[in-house]
Amino acid sequence: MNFKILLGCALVCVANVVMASDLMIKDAWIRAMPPVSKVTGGFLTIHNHSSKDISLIAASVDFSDRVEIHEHAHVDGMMKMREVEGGIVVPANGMVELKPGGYHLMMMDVEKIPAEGEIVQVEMEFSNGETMTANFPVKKGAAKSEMKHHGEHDHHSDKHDMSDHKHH
Ligand SMILES: [Cu+2]
Repeated sequence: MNFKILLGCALVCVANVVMASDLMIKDAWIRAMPPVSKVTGGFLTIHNHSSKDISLIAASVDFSDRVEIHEHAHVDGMMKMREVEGGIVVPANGMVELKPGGYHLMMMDVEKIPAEGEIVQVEMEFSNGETMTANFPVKKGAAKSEMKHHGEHDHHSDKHDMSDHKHH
């Protein structure tokens, strides 16, 4: 009977909407690394629209079997990376930012590092039992003024067809 199918769908759809509204992921990206690199980092902002704290407890990708949740912390005057015990808490009605120099997802033992411009899917597990998959574009870090245009100009114009520059 069609009725049963419709009812089942309605229940599932409503449940999905309620769960998905609690968490929102923004500004996700993966750091582009040299092809020989065995590690890279993932960054994002997680918003929690519920009235309960929810923790990000695990993440997985298809290019690494070992994704750890890390933080940078000052330990005895040294900047160190360490695994975050119990995951990263996204406070109720608040948000948490994973960014360079702070919390990050660390992909270890990478066989083939994703190239700049690719979009990779990251699956994330939360303490409320929710799982979310988000698209993370691969790009260079957000560091400013990395472009060095001092000194000589490169002459890459050998292939220019001068007929493109006719004056009318
Ligand atoms: Cu790390």
